[in-house]
Amino acid sequence: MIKKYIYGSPIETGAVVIDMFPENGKPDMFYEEDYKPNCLEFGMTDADVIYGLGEANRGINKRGYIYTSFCNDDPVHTEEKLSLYGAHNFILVDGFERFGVFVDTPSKITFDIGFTDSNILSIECETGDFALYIITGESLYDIVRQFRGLIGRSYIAPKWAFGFQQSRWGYRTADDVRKVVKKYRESGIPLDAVYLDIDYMERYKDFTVDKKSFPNFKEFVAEMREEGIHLVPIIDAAVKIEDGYDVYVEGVRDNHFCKTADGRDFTAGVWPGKTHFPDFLNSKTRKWFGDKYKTLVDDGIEGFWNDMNEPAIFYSEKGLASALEAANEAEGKDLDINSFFALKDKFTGLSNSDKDYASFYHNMDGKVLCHELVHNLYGYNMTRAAAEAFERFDPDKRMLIFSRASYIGMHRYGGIWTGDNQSWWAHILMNIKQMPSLNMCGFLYTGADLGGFGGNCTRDLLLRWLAFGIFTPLMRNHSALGTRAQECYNFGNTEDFKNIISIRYSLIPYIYSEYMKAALSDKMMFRPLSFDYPEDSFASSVEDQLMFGDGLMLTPVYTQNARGRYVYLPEDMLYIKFKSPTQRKYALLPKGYHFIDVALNEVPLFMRKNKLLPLCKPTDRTDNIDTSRFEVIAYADRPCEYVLYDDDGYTTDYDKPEHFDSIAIKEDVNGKLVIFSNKQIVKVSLFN
Ligand code: MIG
Repeated sequence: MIKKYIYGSPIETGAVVIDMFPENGKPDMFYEEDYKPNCLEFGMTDADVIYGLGEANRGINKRGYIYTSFCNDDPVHTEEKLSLYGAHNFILVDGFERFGVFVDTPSKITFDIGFTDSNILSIECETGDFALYIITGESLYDIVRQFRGLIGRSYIAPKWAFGFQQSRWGYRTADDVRKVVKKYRESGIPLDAVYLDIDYMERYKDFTVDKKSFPNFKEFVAEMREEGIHLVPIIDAAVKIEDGYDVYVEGVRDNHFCKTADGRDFTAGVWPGKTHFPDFLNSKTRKWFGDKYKTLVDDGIEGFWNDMNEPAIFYSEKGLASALEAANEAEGKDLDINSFFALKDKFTGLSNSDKDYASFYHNMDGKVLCHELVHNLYGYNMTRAAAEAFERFDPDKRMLIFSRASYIGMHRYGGIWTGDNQSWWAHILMNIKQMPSLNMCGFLYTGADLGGFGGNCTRDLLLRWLAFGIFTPLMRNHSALGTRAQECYNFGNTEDFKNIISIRYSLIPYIYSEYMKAALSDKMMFRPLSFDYPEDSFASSVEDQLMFGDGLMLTPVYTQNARGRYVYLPEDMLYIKFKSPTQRKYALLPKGYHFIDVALNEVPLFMRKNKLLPLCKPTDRTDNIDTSRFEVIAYADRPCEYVLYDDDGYTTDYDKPEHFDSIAIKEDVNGKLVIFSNKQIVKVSLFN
């Protein structure tokens, strides 16, 4: 059951798609005497576990720390950080009472989950203007599914976007890209896409392609498609100020940019130098900006990533002027420690400053609003602009689109990647923990920069990370300019990489099926163990294993030099160790703790009873996947079924019944368990 409450006059975010009549008064959940609308408070018993918050930092159980929803471009995701790129204000309380809470507001809000006082959960919303949804249900999963119904169907990516993708900030020319593709193809490591980072543009201008580095772009896009490769260019939020640049000229002429208090176009420095910020909260601006993607779409581009849309601001004109003034004043002076650091802070504090966010304005279809009040809607609406444009260009065709910044609601328009992580072992674990929380908030097409964005990756780190990444819908290796080359062919013997990534390709029909079913019926592909085993008192403290899809469990290795890891089995399970896509080791393991040894080129997977896993023949690109023939692994002692979803991967007719197929274990006339399917089943490994 969902109850809605309204406080003050909340700004419409578009997160919720179901019209609900608000209840009056306060929800009985929040019974504190000093209850006030800008701070919701309630007590937690020692046993309470708190889930949610999507992309937020730290554990699957959010308890014990404080989290601020304020989309933030921070490339160093250490434990003390309060906000990352997304603002996902949904939490799930499991304990004495069980309920979900969604606080719908585009402004800054803080979840203090037992940080200040270990038994108090408080949600602070400075403005006091918000819509509150309290969701109760029979299980955690039931509450999530009701919530997902409230916020609407998740974005669906084209099938090729489930292939392996290679990215790096620093591919400067068409030849750089050709080289990457050639090396992948030569080494037999499957690949479906190569990303174009800011380097492809002309002076970092959105919707331009540098003609010197990419002569005849359209032909190049086609040439890559011939190789089975999609090129995915980046689009940044801010628009370069440059005479004669059409996006800048039209934006100024037609008032598409955010304004200062005195009505001038707000100016700040980002990649290209001085820029203006499109007012994505305005529907006319969304249409205008969205239409700009057409030039690249006409060149054959079928996917984009939207970056810097928190929005990231390196410096504002005002901020820089005041820092320079302080520097001038300091010149020739004998600076003591305090004045030196004050001066230094003037410069280090220039980027993404609250002061700047409070200094420009949106015109939200007639309503003028200061940016700080609607900050969390910016990246969301940039991505919405793109998605709505793609629908106008061709309503029957899916495009790949994902964003860095997001808010709940954006999950209907695109996916997200989890931003600038580092080549740290800790960030594999962070990737693992973010996946179920993101799924709770509707973000299904998502993944981390595999291998880590910042820092220097090592062979073992990349292999272990890929062995988890083969399960995430967005499977992309991406790294920053200046770091060690991170493409899979740069770490000596490529066979291990080929092996791990080929396992992904044999799993794509399954992963794609699970993705589609999750999107079409508001399910989570990745779940904490406690969702599937609510009666198991150990399950909620397991944060390094995940339930995946229909009856699988992931137990990734995420520590340096480990030969394997301990796993917790909440029940008897089938252990499948992939040595290669076609070679596996099986073991039936009883409920409890086990040590499993996992080599760098292997992938561990567990299967619940009465479940099936179809596998296809691995290929080097999604174009070549054959979904008419399968090998099946089954762990069954009674009839059971797997629902396989398949379609052309492009069209938007998702719901057609002919996309659903069945692979079943049934009893034959003699009572023997046999496989049934209208697919060709080339091999069955049945365990019971
Ligand atoms: O300020 O475009 O998160 O993926 O490679 C850095 C360059 C801007 C940040 C993105 C990252 C991308 C990088 N961008």
